[in-house]
Order: sequence, then C-alpha cells, then structure tokens
Amino acid sequence: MSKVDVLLGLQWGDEGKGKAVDFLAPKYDVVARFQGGPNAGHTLEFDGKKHVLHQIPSGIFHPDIINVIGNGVVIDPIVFAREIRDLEPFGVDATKTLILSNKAQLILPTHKLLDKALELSKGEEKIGSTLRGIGPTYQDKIGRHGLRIGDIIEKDFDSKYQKLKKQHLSLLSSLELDDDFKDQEDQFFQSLDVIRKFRIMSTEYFINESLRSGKDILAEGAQGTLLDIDFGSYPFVTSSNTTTAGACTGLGIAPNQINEVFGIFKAYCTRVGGGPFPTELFNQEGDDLRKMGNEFGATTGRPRRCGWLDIPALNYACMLNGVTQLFMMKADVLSDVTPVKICESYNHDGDITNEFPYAYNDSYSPIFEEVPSWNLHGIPEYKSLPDNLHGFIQRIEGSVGVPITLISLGPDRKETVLKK
Ligand code: 2SA
Ligand code: MG
Repeated sequence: MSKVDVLLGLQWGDEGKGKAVDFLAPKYDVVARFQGGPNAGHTLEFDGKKHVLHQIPSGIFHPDIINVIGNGVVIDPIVFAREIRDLEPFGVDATKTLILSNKAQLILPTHKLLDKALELSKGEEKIGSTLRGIGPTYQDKIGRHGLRIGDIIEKDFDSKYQKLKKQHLSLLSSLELDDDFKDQEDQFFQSLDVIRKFRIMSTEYFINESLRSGKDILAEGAQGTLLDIDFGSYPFVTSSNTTTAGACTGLGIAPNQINEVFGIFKAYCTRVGGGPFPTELFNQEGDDLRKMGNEFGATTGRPRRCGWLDIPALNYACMLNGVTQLFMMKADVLSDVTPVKICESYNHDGDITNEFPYAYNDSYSPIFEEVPSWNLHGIPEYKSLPDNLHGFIQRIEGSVGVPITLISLGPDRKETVLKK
C-alpha cells in the first residue's frame, strides 16, 4: 500500500505551489486538489510558456498522470470550461486524465453575486475576497443546501438549481442584478455540458483503490496555511481548511495514509487582500520587492502586499501541517537586496513571543534581524550556492527544525536547485 504526499503553502498563498507541483508531478501517478476553487491561481512555466491553472490540478500537462478534483473543492463550471478550452492548444485532452468528485460543490452565478454583496456590506472591514463565490458556496455546503457536481447528472437538477437561485435572489433582493446576469446563467448551463463529458464519481474510492494498488498520490493544496478557515487570521481567511487535515477531508484519505508533507514558502512574505500582516513593508523596500518578485495576483491581477520572512508564522504553519520538507521559493528575488531581514519573534507589550497572535494589533511589533544578502549568477548546484544563501537556509532550518530540500531560483522548471 502506498501513501499520500501533501504539498501546500505555509504563508498567505502565492508561494509558488504550481511550480512545485509541476516539478514533483512526474514522480506521482495521481495529483489531486482537495480544497479551494477558482480563487486559486497556480502558475506553471515551461518551454518558454506560462500557464495559470485555477481549478484543474497541476499534473494536467503530464499525459500519464490522473488528476482528481476532490470533494473538498468548489467548482465554477464557467471557469472550468474556459480552463479546459485553454488547455486544448497544448494537446491536453483532459477528458482522458481528469476526474471529478460527485461531492464537490457547485458555484452558481448567484454565489458570485452574494460574494460581492457580502463584501460590499463590510465596507472598510472587507476581506479582499477574490469574489469568485468561494465563501457563499462553502456557506451553502455547511448550511446543507448546496448543489454538488453529482447533481448535474440527475434529472431533477433544473428544479434544484431554480430553488437555490430563488433562495439566493431573495437574499439579494436589495441589489440590482448585473446587466450580464442572464448571460452568466446561459454560460453556466452551457458549461455544465462540458463537465458532463468528464468522469464524475466517488473519487474517495478511486483514491483509496489507487493507494491499495501501489499508486503514488500527491495532494495539491491551494491558498496557504495562514488563510485556513480555522487557524488563519480569521475573518481574513478563505473558507476551507488549507492545512494537511484538509487533504484528508477533501479527498477521503485517512490521516495515517499521509506520508511526506512538502511545505512551500517564499524567502519573503506576500499577502493579497485584507487582514493582518506582521512583517509588511509600507515603504520603498516593499514596492521594490513587489516589482522584483512580480507580485501581482495570478487570478485577479491585484498587487500583493510584501514584507519580510516571518519565522513565528512559518513555525506555526510547520506545526499545524506536520511539514517534513521545506521548499523555499523566490530566493533569487532577494539576490542583491541589502539588507535582507527576518522576523525572529514578536514584541508583545514589552514581552518577547514566538506565538502567532490570535489577533495581531498595535500591541505587537515584529523583531527583525538583518542577514547578509547574496548574489546569484545562473543556477548553481546546491553545494555551490552563495555562502550567504547557505547561511540563510541554515538559519531557517535551525529555527524551524525542518530541512529545506528544494530551492527555487526562478519561475521555470529548470530554475530549481535540489539538496540531494
Ligand atoms: P476568497 O476569494 O473569498 O477565498 O478570499 C478570501 C481571502 O483569501 C485570499 N485568497 C488568496 N490569497 C492569495 N492567492 C490566492 N489566489 C490568487 C493567486 C489570488 C489573486 O493565486 O494569485 O489572483 O488575487 C487567493 N485566493 C484567496 C484573498 O485575498 C482573501 O484575503
Ligand atoms: Mg497563486
């Protein structure tokens, strides 16, 4: 019997999970998404081309890998149909290698309107949602009146759809419907036909049978640990469990089937949307990081907030996820940046703490330490990385107690250094 490896983000998303999954995928027979939906934007770059995946697992470019959209995911059919269409010019026939859980929840056009209405109602306190309908869809799931992918192949789907839409419209009655709502709805129904061409099944059986027959599975997380609905900076979080536990509930895997947990982090931090960000830079240094790291949302294009690496947050994420290997991304962006800083702990009303705060506020301030910067040329072997970068790596490994086994020095598959 084989096991499941999990790959997930340790910060606020955008750590570079797409690249890491794409890099690891050839070692696996199955790649499975377990939470989130079209709010994700996983960027893959190879053969001089850039691809951004939102709902489709990142193993899709490998013809021998089966990709699974698990029950923990929320699916927007319109985005799904567009993604499938965009893959065609690259010779990807996803109907052969992608399967969908009948228990994944459906995002309706009205879920997106509700998302907008909820954000508008929050004013200054808004979460900074991607407005892809994520929150309202998970709300309906937990409220036990959502629609699932399995429903779209049932005869009574239309009446179920109308019933839920009516409920949503009564909630939205104070709002004018967007002019293009009818168009959205037409696209929604056309897109359902695209989904019907796929294998829709109880993917928990597929996953567990694959394990029994010795297949290797990689579970691909979306967003990041600090956006987890339970452990993230609530309420500025997404609506799913982005942690290792989410891979169990989002795919139907028993906890004792989890093997390696690959935790991805950037050598600095970014966050998109609202909410606390202890190491955020509000000055030119932050603008420079954004520019050098090209820190703009892969789904919404929004500029990302930038700041220094936060070790207490990284420790917290490693603890929650049981991380066994760390992958450090974008170390190239800090090349030549002087000085590079790391937050080792926080000052809380005069006391030093290493705990990730329940609510980060003015009573906290990060304690930074400067580390010497490095200078990169090309893609060296691990041993030949600049001494100062080795120092940075050892510093993090020492603080977190988990080895950094992969260092990414650029977006392309080839710009990757492995600690053998
Ligand atoms: P939502 O859309 O309701 O789940 O948003 C709730 C919060 O979660 C954040 N969030 C994200 N943060 C980083 N990256 C995400 N994916 C896209 C990307 C984002 C983009 O990969 O670049 O393109 O803007 C993602 N998805 C959700 C969000 O900002 C809210 O703070
Ligand atoms: Mg992203």
